[in-house]
Amino acid sequence: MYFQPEIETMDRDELKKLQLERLRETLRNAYDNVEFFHTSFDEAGVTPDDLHELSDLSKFPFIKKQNMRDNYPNKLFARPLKDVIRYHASSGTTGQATVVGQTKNDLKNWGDCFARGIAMVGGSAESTIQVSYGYGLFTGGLGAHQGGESMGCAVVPASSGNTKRQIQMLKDLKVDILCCTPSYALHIADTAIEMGYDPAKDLSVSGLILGAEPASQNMRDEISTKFGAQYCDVYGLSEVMGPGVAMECSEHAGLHLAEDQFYCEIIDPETMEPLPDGQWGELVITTLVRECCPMVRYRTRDLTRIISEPCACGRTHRKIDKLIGRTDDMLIIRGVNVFPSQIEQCITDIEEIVPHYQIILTNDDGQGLEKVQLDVECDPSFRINDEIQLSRIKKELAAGLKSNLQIAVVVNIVPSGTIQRSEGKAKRVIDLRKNLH
Ligand code: DLL
Repeated sequence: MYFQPEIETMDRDELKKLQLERLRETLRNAYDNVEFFHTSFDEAGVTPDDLHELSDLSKFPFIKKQNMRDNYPNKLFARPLKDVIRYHASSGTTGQATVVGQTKNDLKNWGDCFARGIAMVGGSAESTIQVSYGYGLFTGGLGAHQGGESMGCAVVPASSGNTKRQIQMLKDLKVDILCCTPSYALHIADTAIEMGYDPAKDLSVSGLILGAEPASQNMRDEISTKFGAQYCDVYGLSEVMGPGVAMECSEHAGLHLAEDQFYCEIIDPETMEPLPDGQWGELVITTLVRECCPMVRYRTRDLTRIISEPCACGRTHRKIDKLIGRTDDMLIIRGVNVFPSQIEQCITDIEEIVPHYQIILTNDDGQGLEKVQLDVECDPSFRINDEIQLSRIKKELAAGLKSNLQIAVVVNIVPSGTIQRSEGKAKRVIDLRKNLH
């Protein structure tokens, strides 16, 4: 039933022992081979020998994205370049990119992690897996690819874009597992419908491994219904590996962390103190087996909570809840904290509109008052010139947003196909506010 039962269903005490052993090795690798960690540990007055139990990790300092930028491109590498066999980088749209290097073992470990998720959606060496994440410096494409090869699947390296050809491949090669972002999965399904197919009947997709961006529960339901397939949410980030840090099993009650490869904590982002399991906060990740770029207490900025209750699937690795967003994605609108995924949840509550949307923020009314406009598409079957229905839907959505999020939103229903489709991570927010700080 499982891809790696000896690891994934390991007795928890054994697992903790393994984590402690690996954590010691990681601290040693970081301290001895990376100047940044040596200095930051020294400044905090700790050495790897101060780790006696797992909870001692809280004495060690954090590493943040800015530290990675400051050490661009390879000053955080703990291995000589001759051992590096691949680079990846984060997009760097909001600043200097961060680069990571991978050794042969790093890639093998990564492939194993992702392959566990392939097993979670019922995949095996018999499966054909189409990777429609972008290939390149982004970790989505090659990460999923590596997972498919580790499992022994036939991999279709489609990359993103050229959606009609994607559908042709899905159909002709009888692909059973599709990997891409949720927004792209929806676009693929809708395009297949426009081409006259019913994706649930005319395609053979039975598993979807979707991640790299948040998706509301309704959006997930819509995608899995359209494909008639099991949804597996996959989480990861280039700084600590890529897709596969945590993956969702068929119980749909959280994403199992690969706890043999990562030690995870949740901290209060304000006080930076660790929080008990079950409480929402920022995920902090320490790698346990990474050779080239060990990360000690990497602050992900991602908001979730740890679910430690045993899972009915039998896996013993703890889970994280579906991510609600990132601390830096959180919009503060007239003092209210709002995540785009919460707006999406309200949108998908209404039948006549679809989750193709954009949130536009402005404050140029002369008084600096913030205005939130939500452009959202109606379902292709809806008659947009039916003024009475249109105004009912607008009112309904605005009321839903007001009661759930306490913000007033100007709703603008736009014709089907108006909002630009995403082939990777969707751009949901256009922030045109001036002089915010
Ligand atoms: O997005 C890696 C990835 C590729 C994950 C494909 C899953 C599938 P980055 O570009 O470095 O790496 O972006 C990482 O994306 O910190 C989260 O904020 C967000 N993210 C990733 N997975 C999820 C998810 C890849 N399942 C950042 N749900 C992370 C919500 C996600 N957000």
